[in-house]
Amino acid sequence: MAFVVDTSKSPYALLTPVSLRDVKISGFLGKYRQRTIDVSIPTQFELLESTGRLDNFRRASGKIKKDFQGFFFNDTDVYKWLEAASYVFPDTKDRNLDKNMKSVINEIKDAQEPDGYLDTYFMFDKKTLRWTNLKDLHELYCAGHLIQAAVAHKRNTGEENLFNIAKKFADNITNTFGSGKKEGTSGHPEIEMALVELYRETRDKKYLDLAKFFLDERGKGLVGGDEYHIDHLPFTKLNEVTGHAVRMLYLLSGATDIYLENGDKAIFETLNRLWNDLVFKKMYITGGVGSRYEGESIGQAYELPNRRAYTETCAAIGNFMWNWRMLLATGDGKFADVMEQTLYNGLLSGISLDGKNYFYVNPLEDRGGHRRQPWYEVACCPPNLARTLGSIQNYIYTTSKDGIWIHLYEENDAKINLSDHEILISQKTKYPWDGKIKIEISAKPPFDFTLFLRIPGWADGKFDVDINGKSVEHSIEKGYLKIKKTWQDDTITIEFPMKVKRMKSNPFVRENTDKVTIMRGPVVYCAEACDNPAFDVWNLIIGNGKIQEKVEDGVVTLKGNGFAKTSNEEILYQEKGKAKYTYREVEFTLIPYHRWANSEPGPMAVWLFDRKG
Ligand code: FUB
Ligand code: ZN
Repeated sequence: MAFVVDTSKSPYALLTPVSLRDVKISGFLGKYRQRTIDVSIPTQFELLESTGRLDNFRRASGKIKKDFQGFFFNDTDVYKWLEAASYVFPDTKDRNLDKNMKSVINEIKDAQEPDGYLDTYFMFDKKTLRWTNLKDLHELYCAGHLIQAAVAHKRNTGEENLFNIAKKFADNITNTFGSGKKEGTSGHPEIEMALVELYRETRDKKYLDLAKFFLDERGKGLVGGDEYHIDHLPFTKLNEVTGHAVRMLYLLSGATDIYLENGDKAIFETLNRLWNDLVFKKMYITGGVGSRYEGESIGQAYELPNRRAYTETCAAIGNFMWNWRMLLATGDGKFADVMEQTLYNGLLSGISLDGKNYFYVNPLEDRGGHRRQPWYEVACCPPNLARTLGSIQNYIYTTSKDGIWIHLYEENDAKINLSDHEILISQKTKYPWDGKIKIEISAKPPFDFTLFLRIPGWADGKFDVDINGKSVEHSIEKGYLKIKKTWQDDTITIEFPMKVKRMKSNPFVRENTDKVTIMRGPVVYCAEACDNPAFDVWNLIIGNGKIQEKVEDGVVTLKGNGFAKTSNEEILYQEKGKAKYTYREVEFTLIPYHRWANSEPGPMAVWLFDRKG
């Protein structure tokens, strides 16, 4: 089955995803996926070629004589691209994509050593460095991305060539590392998730054991002994999320995968402890993670600067991946809430509306200089977005032994297998712009099961629901509305109030003192200069007046009246009382944060002044 994360046989998973191939999306997320197919995947392929990432494989196989190009982990961009291509190819059957995938796989195959080793950096003069610097040189990180790409390729195309290459390398790694063999773990987590997925695909326990071995090797000082490499403490002794944001979130994802298979209580308690630390003290309202440029790191509790927010796109993706795994383990809607918050804000902000440009860093405030780029020297984010958006339909539904769960709302048609019954579900909705969702369910023959509908946390428990126009008996548990009945041909209409909300920060986020930001449903808004040319958005006071919604090109923008505060710009500090501020009434426009920097450059702010003063 074409799962990204296959928990169908995981003993500690409550939920199993629905095959990618069985859900067709055509709404808000569907447009992003289509752009990934039409624009991002083809343009990224050209960049893999023009930046020498594919040449590194040709060099390794001896086809060309050139220096290695770029960073030692550049192979991962190729692997993530292949993973993205694998998710979308069965829908497109595009001949060019097929040709490109095949040629990339060919280059990878030819670069593999007879013993299975495969990393284009560690060739020729660098061969002696193999497995000598797990702390810095990302060998296991690269291997992890190869394995993930290969599993995705097999599950989505049915072909095994890339899978056999990855398995051969994984076997080389299992022969090298483990108890009684070489010790160590990866300075950059990723291999853990990959090995668990390989175990799920092969049922060969040695891969799961090795993933657990790598987790247990942390805290022994084998890779630096510091927070950056998450080696300062054993995993189950961690009390805080710290260090490099992407590394931490990938490790948490891998550790959750391990828990899903072995049910280790200490791991699960650690995951929950760290989730509370992240979500209540260290996560941006956009779902972004990573407060510091220094070490691309998470920072301390409530350290959430807006202009200097790092919030790497890969960290938002890591947050999304981790919460998905926690949701699969528990069926608790609080994890789906964070997924949704991250997806519609700090994750989608990573890509431009034309699908060609990407943010690496996603600030919540800017003077106009921060723009998306087509590629980066460290290009982890663009193909990470491609693989996430290429498989985004994966995150809408799951099944459990009791029934079908809907986690995300999006226009789609799905075919879901529940206890060998085929259930057809379609959603008609303009979500996230409109809170109304019409869900049609068809079960032939009629079938008894529970439908679990997510009640997003932001709805504050408010919604209207009916089945076939009549009110329904339901109960709510852990953020899901449960409807148990014999389903046949039924239509559910559920509506959440898309209320414009002024959001405040915890007072310890001192930078946001006297500021609010606006959320409407799951979407965070910001003020950007191009929509507000009459004043500087950094000086906007939005006050408590009415905010009107306006639909422009199907997107809800917000308009209201506030004040622009100005002072003598020449003076940095003045005694209170002597400071002369002027307040000018202005009309303001707010746009969804994920859409900013798609127009003329200029200042932008997510957190806006609440009142005069
Ligand atoms: O080191 C590999 C990738 O590059 C990380 O995941 C990103 O944070 C960037 O440092
Ligand atoms: Zn990145």
